[in-house]
Amino acid sequence: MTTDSGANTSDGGDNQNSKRGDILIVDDQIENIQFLSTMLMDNGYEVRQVLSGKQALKVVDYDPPELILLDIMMPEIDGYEVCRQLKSNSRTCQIPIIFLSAKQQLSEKIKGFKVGGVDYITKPFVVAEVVCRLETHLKIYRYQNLLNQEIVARKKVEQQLLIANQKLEQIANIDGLTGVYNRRYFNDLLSKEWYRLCREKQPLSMIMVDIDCFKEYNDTYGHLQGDEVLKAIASTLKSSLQRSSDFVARYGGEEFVILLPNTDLQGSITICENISLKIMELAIPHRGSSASNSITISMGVHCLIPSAKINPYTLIDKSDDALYLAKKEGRNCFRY
Ligand code: GH3
Ligand code: MG
Ligand code: MG
Ligand code: MG
Repeated sequence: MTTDSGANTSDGGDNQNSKRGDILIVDDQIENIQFLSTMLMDNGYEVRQVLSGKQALKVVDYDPPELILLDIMMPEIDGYEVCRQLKSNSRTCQIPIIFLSAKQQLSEKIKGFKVGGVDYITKPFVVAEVVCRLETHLKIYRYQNLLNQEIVARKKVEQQLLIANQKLEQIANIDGLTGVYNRRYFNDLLSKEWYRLCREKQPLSMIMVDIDCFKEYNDTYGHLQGDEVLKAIASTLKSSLQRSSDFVARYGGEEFVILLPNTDLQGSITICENISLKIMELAIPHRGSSASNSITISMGVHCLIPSAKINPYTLIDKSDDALYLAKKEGRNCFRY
């Protein structure tokens, strides 16, 4: 081993006492280790040393250094194998490994790079060159680390933005009191489903739901109690739907609308019967109702096959007409 003719590779001055890098030297020759350690420590590095590949694997896994200077010819596990193992471990694969070896042949150097070394220095070496190469690889390693941290931070921000967007979307589409979709979202979905079913020539059904004598309910039990009824009705309607494409929205004060894509009139009638039964089972007392002594609803049903010649709002008008009929004919029933 030779040192460069007295050239001072240390920073000198203000950097001398600060840590320039955490280096692990792996070499089975104690004198090599001692010489390198002294040189690197003189240059401000923090140095750890091990005398075998086996020890190296253990130390690196337990407390990864920033860079490894690795001898090749060692008993038991040689430097190539140490490098291979470190590169296949996700905890240690990023650590730059510089081979320091007496093997001079090109084929050995190529092998060193192929197993994952970032550099290959032959012995005897010049200390200044080792320090320069080491410094360069440390810089690249630290820069890569910074980039990785930035990528992780950016991904975190993106994730937070996604969640915030989802929350905003929910606020924009969901009715705050009942948790079902609001009228704005309903209008969007109606036109989407309308044009889809136009192409497929499949039926689209709608059920307009209105709570009976609800003004009277508020007057009797109070507005807050009325809100609880709205929530209970909304969740009953929701739980009465079978398909994931069926959906319920709050259309106005105490009115809900149910959209049933690919459902014919008979299917909608079955759903109305099912809803009526569930509302009856809720058995919410309503002593001021003219229709029953508990909360009831009236429903208007309409089914059509969407076409480009008619407006989607026709479906709303027709269901509303049917609802009007149900109200006129005594409430607590559905008409179509
Ligand atoms: P009908 O059987 O003909 O539908 O009679 P109704 O009393 O239900 O209908 P009306 O349109 O006269 O009254 C609707 C009531 O719904 C009046 C209004 O205060 C109440 N309402 C609307 N939105 C809410 C709400 O968010 N909470 C509560 N508690 N009540 C509401
Ligand atoms: Mg050796
Ligand atoms: Mg109403
Ligand atoms: Mg009403």
